[in-house]
Amino acid sequence: MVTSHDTERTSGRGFTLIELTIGCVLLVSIAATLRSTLLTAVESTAAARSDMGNTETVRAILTRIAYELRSSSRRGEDRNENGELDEGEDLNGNERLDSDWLATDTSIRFNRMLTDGTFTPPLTYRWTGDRIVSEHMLTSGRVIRTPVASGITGFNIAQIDDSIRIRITRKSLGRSETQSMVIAPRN
Ligand SMILES: [Ca+2]
Ligand SMILES: [Ca+2]
Repeated sequence: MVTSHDTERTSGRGFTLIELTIGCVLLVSIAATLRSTLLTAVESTAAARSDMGNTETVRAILTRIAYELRSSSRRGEDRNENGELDEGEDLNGNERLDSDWLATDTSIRFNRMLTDGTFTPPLTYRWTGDRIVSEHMLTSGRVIRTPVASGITGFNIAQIDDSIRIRITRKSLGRSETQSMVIAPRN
């Protein structure tokens, strides 16, 4: 015969298997929700950082090209603009006429004027594949090719009056960043 005293003892001896199972399911469910929330927060933070990184990268590329283009010259060493190397025009002594201005839709080539008034051999920025590369001719005539940026999905050069507009689009982790800059060459 079961007394009320026995019933109290039975319920106080611990959890039943069903209660334990429900508890475990609840715990697992709460843990899964927490994990999902944390993962979403981490992914959002990573995406935000990536966006900032991409924005800064595109700005850095534009700033670099703009810095060099501001000291460029359309005429270069060709003072009399006849397209030939005449006496007194080879200011940097490399036996070539450094007058290499050429802007296309996807590249720009120019000579920079240095502080001593001489011009550098041609410097080119070109969009090729998903990269922007620089091609820098040394005084010896050797050309050094250097990747400047990867992930480039757009590099557009446009001449607007006396200025050059450069527009760059770069994709990083599925997100695109486009920036442009209008630069006035030295002359
Ligand atoms: Ca000339
Ligand atoms: Ca020269």
